[in-house]
Amino acid sequence: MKLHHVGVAVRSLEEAICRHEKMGLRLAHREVVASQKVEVAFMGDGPYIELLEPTSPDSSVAKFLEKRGPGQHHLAFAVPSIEDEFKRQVAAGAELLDKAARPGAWGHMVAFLHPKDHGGVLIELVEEGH
Ligand code: CMX
Repeated sequence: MKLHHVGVAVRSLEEAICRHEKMGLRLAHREVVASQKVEVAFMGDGPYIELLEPTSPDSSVAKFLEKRGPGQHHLAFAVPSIEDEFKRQVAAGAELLDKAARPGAWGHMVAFLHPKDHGGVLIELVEEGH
């Protein structure tokens, strides 16, 4: 598995994009992921920083911001096949938060693993190229 991106929850995407550009990271991709109620911006050239701003107060990321404030939200790893990785994770005793891969940003398929098995860190699996 290779690190694909670090997800960071932010209150203002505009402000966070400017801050990362000043730091020297270019904006690689920006998109509203309506199904997950977030607008995201990928910064850098990979592994990326994925900035996440909620688009609705009932979004998971809005709840995260309310509870914990801005900061690291998840780590995402690129895998060749989410279905195969599911089997490997289940065999290793990990709990899945998704029953099947679902569409994420940038045309990728994504799925999440429960943070309790990963030191409290939410893990995302990314299957690129869809
Ligand atoms: N970091 C650490 N722990 C977290 C967490 C986070 N970011 N988000 C949730 N958790 C914890 C919860 O506290 C909960 O713990 P308990 O079971 O002990 O109560 C557990 O993980 C499950 O969380 P939940 O919100 O109850 O689970 P759901 O099935 O409702 O949600 C989840 C699944 C976490 C994936 C979803 O809420 C979420 O965060 N979605 C955002 C997805 C996202 O980042 N999308 C961006 C676009 C995708 C892309 O990158 O392409």
